[in-house]
Amino acid sequence: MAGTITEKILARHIVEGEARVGSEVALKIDNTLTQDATGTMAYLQFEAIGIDRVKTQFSVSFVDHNTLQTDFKNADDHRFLESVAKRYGLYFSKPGNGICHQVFLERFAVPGNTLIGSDSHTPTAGGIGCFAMGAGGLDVACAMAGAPFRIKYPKIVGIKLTGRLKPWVSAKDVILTVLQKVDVKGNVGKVFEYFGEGVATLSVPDRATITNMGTETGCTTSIFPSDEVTREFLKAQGREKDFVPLMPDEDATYDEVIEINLSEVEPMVALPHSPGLVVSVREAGPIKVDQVAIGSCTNSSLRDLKIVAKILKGKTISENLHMFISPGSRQVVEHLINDGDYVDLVRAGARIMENACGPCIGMGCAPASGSVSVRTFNRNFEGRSGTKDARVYLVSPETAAATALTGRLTDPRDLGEYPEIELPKSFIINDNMIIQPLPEEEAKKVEIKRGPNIKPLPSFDPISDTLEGKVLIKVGDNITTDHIMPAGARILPFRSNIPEISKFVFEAVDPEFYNKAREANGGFIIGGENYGQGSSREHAALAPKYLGIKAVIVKSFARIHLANLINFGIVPLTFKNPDDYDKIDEGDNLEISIGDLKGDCILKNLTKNLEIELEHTLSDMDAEILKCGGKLPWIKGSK
Ligand code: MIC
Ligand code: SF4
Repeated sequence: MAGTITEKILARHIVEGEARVGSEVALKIDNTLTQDATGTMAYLQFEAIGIDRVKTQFSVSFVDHNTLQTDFKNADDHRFLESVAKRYGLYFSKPGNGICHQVFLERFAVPGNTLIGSDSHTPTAGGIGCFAMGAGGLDVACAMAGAPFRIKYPKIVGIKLTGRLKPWVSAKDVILTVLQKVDVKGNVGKVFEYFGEGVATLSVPDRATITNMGTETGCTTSIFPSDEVTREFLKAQGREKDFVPLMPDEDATYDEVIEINLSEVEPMVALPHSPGLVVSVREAGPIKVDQVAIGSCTNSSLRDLKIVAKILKGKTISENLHMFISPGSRQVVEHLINDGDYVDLVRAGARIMENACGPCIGMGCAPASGSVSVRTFNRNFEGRSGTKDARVYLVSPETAAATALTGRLTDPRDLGEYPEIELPKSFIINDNMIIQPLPEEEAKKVEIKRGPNIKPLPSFDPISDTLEGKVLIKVGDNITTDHIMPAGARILPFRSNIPEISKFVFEAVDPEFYNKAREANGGFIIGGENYGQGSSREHAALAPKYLGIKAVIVKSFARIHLANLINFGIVPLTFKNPDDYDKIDEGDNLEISIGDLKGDCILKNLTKNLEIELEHTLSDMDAEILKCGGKLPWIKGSK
């Protein structure tokens, strides 16, 4: 049968279930990745499962989100992660080696493999033809323990690329164009598969920019074919042996097709505060800009920073503007230094940061109050930059560099001739910051090092048939995990300390949330569409669970957050009739009979004396997991 690449990879990895859109399938997972902010929790969970060594082909633990080491907490987390990697047979990429997705693409990703990572931008590896998905840390822990990963068999949307990008237009503009067409909601359960003659005109890092930010659509993953361009990239990385060709069959059919003529793509910008609010840079107009930040897993490859260096060469950034650059990896930095690009950036007035997530996750470089920041990142949710009233715009490296020069949002085509850049035929390969897995016998002797901020996992009880309590908060559409469980320099150090981090739940939405939840001894959350979009951080489920949240009732959920709620025993329910959202207010007392969760449920609003019908998409296994109080107690019970 003719197939898309998604169908081909899935067919080779399905260990249970039927390849039918919407039906649950269990996939064998070849590789996993974690980063520090979600990794500590994932490894505490892996330890709790009680397996002696990872069972995947290979697994990698990265440190890139919090590298500030402002006190012992962060440094202790890093030491814990390093010792865990040695103990359980993982690769460990040390802090300073780069952003997980960029390094994974350069040094690890294999076309045709399945990968899950405890970070929502794991689909970056789709740029090389790897079927890569973001997941909660517990699901990654289970995959490391050899368990399959369950998804709904996806609807495959073919994105047909024709033509070729014009000068000054780059991959980021393509994904912004896709986001303009499909928005940030309504894409749960879809895979975006790129095909058509335009594919060959894009390099692997270009493709990775597109699959990376595909995450913002809410889809399961995005993927490109593995072709001669992929082979060349792997060869330049000294990994030609990892090349596997992977193309869709000529008569492959897609559930839906979106066509993009690359020649017609223009410089685009996502306006505050959503990656889906996209217009052309020309339409947005010459907004005055205070800060430009370049980097993040979307746009920090050598190509991206080289083009910025060429644009800035011999010039000075606008006087009233500050510019930050965070390269994606040490390989990128080494090349920039060797080729003289680094000096061009520094001379122009850019501040070069560590090669890590940095400002993308609010670790420094927060914009001034009420100011405008233009960034090459993938998320511009309110407050994520660290400044609640900052206005963040998302653009390509070309647009960011042009803006840095003029001090206003600028269409880079106004700059004249597009500079040529040359990419290396072979990259500088230096893996001395990647610690290799230890042989089994040696690994067994490694002692895991825990600091005082690494608290044991909280344990949770089975759930009763009737849930009772108060509505603690009612929120609207598109609530992100950054709203639920904020990140940034103040909060990230508590990622391995649930009692402490739970004090920040919904902090920016309702500073009293923690106290209210404590006083009422838990309760319910009511939300609108696309609840839980954004990050994969399971803390957005685990911390509310710790505060006694019993159920979240919304119009619709984002995929990874939904899975995280199930994993931690919070019942995810949706309104049968979305208008019923209006029939519940904060402070209302509710009673929900969930029974065994095999069918719909009735919610009684005791305060308003009315009944509301709720539904869910839980499989029988999900229902069992929830009733046990979450996945860990369920695994232990079923052992
Ligand atoms: C993000 O971009 O929001 C993060 C930080 O990378 C998260 C993971 C996290 O919260 O640790 C993600 O996207 O999954
Ligand atoms: Fe890091 Fe930002 Fe990428 Fe998340 S989106 S992995 S914080 S660079």
